[in-house]
Amino acid sequence: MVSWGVDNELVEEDLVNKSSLLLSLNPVHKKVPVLVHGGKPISESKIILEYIDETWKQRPLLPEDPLERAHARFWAAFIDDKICSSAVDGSSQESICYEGEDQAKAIESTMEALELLEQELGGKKYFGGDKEIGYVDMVAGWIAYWLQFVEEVGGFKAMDAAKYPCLDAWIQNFVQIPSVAQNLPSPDELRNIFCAMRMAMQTK
Ligand SMILES: N[C@@H](CCC(=O)N[C@@H](CS)C(=O)NCC(=O)O)C(=O)O
Repeated sequence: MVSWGVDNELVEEDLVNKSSLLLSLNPVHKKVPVLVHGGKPISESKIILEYIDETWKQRPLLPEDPLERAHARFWAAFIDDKICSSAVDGSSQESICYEGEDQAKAIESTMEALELLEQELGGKKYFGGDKEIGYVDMVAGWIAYWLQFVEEVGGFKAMDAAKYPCLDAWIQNFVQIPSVAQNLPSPDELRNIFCAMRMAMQTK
């Protein structure tokens, strides 16, 4: 497969029965994604994106200016900590895969985070400007597609198009980008993964 002008091979992982390959590539967190380049593994999404940015310079993901880079890293960390992790990370008592009071607290904090993102995005087409997607959009991509299936499986709604119109417009733009649209997992695949994660968290 060629993405962003770079040859690559996608190896899918069964997260319920993790392969010995994954365990050997990411023995610390035992999670996907892992990028293997030149036989060496690199783990953690944001670190992988930064590695890609620094290695294949033909299509920068982060801005050149140090202040703008810091700003992009700030929002990527914010999205990861406040939205992606609290939604699916079973180690967080606020996981929105839980029920009752824990779930209500997590939905509230997710919505507060979405409101802050709405303000950060403002009228821009993408987080880094109007031209093309970059680092922050890629980290936020989880909100554009995956979140709706976490909501469906968890039986709640946090992403409200009427409350967050700029984010909603960003989602519509993001999922239509051909390289994004062609690589999205199927809805059923995600439903199955989140159902399995929810069950695993509830029996912990
Ligand atoms: N902080 C990590 C989180 C990665 C992560 O949560 N991966 C999930 C799939 S989206 C996973 O491998 N889950 C398996 C598990 O938690 O055992 C990153 O950004 O790469």
